[in-house]
Amino acid sequence: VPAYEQGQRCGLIAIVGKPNVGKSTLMNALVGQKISITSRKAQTTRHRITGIATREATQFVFVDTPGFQTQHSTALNKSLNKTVMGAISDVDLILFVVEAGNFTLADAKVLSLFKPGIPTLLLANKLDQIHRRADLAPWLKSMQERHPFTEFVPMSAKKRDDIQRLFGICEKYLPEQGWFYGPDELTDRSEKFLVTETVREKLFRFTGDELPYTSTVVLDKFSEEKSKEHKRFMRIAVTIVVERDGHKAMVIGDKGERLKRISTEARQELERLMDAKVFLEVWVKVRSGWADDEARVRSFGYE
Ligand code: GDP
Ligand code: K
Ligand code: MG
Repeated sequence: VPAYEQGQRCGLIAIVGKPNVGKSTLMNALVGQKISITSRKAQTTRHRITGIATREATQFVFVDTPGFQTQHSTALNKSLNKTVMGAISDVDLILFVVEAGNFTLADAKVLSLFKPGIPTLLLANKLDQIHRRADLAPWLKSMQERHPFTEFVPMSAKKRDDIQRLFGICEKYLPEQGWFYGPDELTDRSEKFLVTETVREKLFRFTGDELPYTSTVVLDKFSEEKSKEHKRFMRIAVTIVVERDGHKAMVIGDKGERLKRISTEARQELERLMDAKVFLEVWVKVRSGWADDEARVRSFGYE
């Protein structure tokens, strides 16, 4: 921790909510770079991911979390929920993200986890999908009766102005203290983590709903070589782990087309994010029942 400097502010802000409300999209917009993968599917985010934004004297340390799972109690889901609970226990501010105008049982379940004492903003996201703003007023009122939210922030994670406004709102909840990270740091996650997450994002995006959420990506090889042009050259190999032979066929696709698309798009994105030339091999392996095997879940990198 750097020495305290006069006027510095710094604090932790947890981004919490049910799956698919836009938590990771929001964090990436706040950090100004893709730190956390996103897709239309639940369980895209499986880890606590820190995203850092330093603006003038204030350092905002955002913590993106998995969507809280209420459906099945597998070993993987228990681990995801533990991650959420850990992330909300010791923060300065909670952004409780919901879809504007929408509040379901799954949202209520997340809300019930919050302990009193931590300021909590109701962040009503995807406002761009609401066509008549007037419809929102009664909904906001009902939300007010539900929980003592400190503030309401109807917005869209996809609108730049809303993101700027959100910084101003969050700032006043952060204590005066020295920064936790350097001014240019964007995340606490490593490049190795970025690799498996990027492949998993493409996997989630390019397979239909038929591919169950119980697939993951593990890193087999990550090495850097010096190339003649002085650009970094990375040799990377990963394995996509699925639960059944049928899922493996689904990932590989007709004549290997889908696997090729997944690896090409992942490689291109990694080259951009790591500013390097990347050689990427992607394998597919079946490990039946891994998501309900605590030891396996841990060995694949979940807490
Ligand atoms: P998470 O599961 O809560 O982390 O949600 P993601 O960030 O992965 O987003 C889920 C889906 O919602 C993605 O398809 C996003 O593009 C979409 N999304 C996120 N924020 C907004 C928003 O403000 N407006 C609209 N229309 N879509 C959004
Ligand atoms: K998602
Ligand atoms: Mg997410």
